[in-house]
Amino acid sequence: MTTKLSEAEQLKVDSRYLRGTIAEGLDDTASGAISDDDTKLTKFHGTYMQDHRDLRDERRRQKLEPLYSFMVRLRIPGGVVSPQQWLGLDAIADSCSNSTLRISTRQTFQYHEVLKKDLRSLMQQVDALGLDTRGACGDVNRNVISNVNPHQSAIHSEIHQLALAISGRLCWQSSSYAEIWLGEECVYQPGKSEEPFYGEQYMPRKFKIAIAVPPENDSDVLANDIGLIAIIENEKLIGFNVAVGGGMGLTYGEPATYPRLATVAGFVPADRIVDACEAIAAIQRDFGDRENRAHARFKYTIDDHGMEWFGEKFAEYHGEPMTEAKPFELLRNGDRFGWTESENGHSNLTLYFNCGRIADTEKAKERTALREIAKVHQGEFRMTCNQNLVIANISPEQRPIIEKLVEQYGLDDGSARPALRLNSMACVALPTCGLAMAESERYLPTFVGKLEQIMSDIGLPEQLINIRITGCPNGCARPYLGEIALTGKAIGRYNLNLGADFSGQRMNRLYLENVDEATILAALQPMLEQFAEQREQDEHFGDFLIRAGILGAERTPETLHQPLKTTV
Ligand code: SRM
Ligand code: SF4
Repeated sequence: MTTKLSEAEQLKVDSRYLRGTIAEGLDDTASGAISDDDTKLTKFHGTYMQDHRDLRDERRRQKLEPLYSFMVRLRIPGGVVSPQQWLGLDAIADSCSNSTLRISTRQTFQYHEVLKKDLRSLMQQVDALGLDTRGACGDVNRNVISNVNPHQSAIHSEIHQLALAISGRLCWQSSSYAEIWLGEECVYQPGKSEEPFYGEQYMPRKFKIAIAVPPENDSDVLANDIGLIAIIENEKLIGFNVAVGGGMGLTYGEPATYPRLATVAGFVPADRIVDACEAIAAIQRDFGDRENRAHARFKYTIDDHGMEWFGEKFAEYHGEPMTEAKPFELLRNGDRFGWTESENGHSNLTLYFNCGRIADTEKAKERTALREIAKVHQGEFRMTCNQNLVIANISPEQRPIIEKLVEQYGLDDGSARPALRLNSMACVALPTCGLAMAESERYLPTFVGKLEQIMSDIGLPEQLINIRITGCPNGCARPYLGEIALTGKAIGRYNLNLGADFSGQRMNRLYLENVDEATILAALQPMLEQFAEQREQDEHFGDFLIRAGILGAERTPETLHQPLKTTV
């Protein structure tokens, strides 16, 4: 008996390895849009069709089609680019996009507002830089992220090579990419497989891998389908504890959907970790739910079958079981700002950017500054998983030159980035994200500014608090790992989530549901005052909320959708 495939699965099968009619749609100049099916397929190629939501009503009034444009996301495993690549990527922001570079929460760049007519040119320029957008979105393995770890240069370089190797192993292969974007001849032959790993159905859903190097957890390693925690002994990388089944997304009011932290399954030596990732991805490829996309992430496969089942399947797919996990300690999931020294005598400068949006504005010429730095820099640039940037591997001779440029353009200006802002993150949301229910990136400076005032009034202006905002419950800024987190409900209204730890190992709890800014601040003010009076040395706000009994235990499937309070 043959079972009927779901619409999403059938689309993949019928797409002839992701070709669909994308090329024809791009050639059609009558509309700025492409078809719905091609929109789904272009995701695998790293691009989404969007429309400018601020302009929707006006365009409707004028009887015009929505202002369609495309978001393009790059695949940059480990987030490392050379100065030459930086200059090329910067130029694309003007020639094809909205003149901004946006660092994402997965350590790569996004371009926004790219018109259909410019898409091929953009992809070709990216290709000329030795980069691509393959699998940056879609039902495949996404950008492999890793700790930026600038101070341990040798370990970082090894970890970066592994991020590249894992990404390369799980990158989709079809020639459709070269044909559609780079003008190569069509080589499709019915019946001939172009995807040795994925086959014609690819993954049931997106799949994500992250690497952390303890004590840093800047990659929020447990929020991923596979989280690799590096184990270093005698300054050598010996392997990884492997955690499985992490993910952040949920749908409001649907108790069957939930964020989940990955569970540590065991240890795999470094020389077998790429194979292990492939084996785990293959388990999800073969057992993930292909009927219900809301239940198709690996976290549900793991919960449906259990960890014991996973261990057995892993041994079968990998050829040997994992050994017992090794002890590790994760201390923080934010970035470490300012200058750090590497073991090789070179320096690194980690800079804060508001939600990763790098732009030239009246207040700051960030893009110009980084362009000038890229012209003289001989090391590399590393995007962090918290939307910030490291100018890495600066030689002692180069350091004064870079320092001068940083100062000239005010890039490291402390007053522009008070303490609270440093550990804040917001997803893109409006105006480009089609799923946004509320503002996020555009709202973060206002919200954090108000909290900064409270922190200053209570005498804690230097306190770091992990703050996350998203425009909907999908979790793109990993909000369930925020000590304070807002998830959008409607314009101007958010769920307030509180009490994650400072290291990405405990999720927060839903405290208030569907409330406005005034209510949120009214709820936070007394808690922050109490924190100022009663906190223990080095205690973080999230931990304090739990110790002081202000919050109950961590969110569980039972408590997940119920707010702790209904009024302030
Ligand atoms: Fe995300 C969908 C932006 C990281 C969970 N995400 C989207 C889309 C593409 C909206 C859409 O489907 O139409 C957003 C595009 C907005 C725009 O205009 O640019 C979007 N996600 C982002 C980025 C750019 C947020 C940011 O501000 O940096 C991040 C890009 C990462 C990258 O470079 O690959 C981004 N998204 C994440 C993360 C965080 C992470 O991976 O560490 C998550 C939570 C982790 C996870 O996957 O579980 C995340 N995004 C989602 C989901 C919910 C998935 C789920 O399992 O329920 C969606 C919606 C979906 O897939 O249906 C989504
Ligand atoms: Fe869009 Fe929601 Fe992701 Fe924010 S969290 S970018 S609003 S999908």
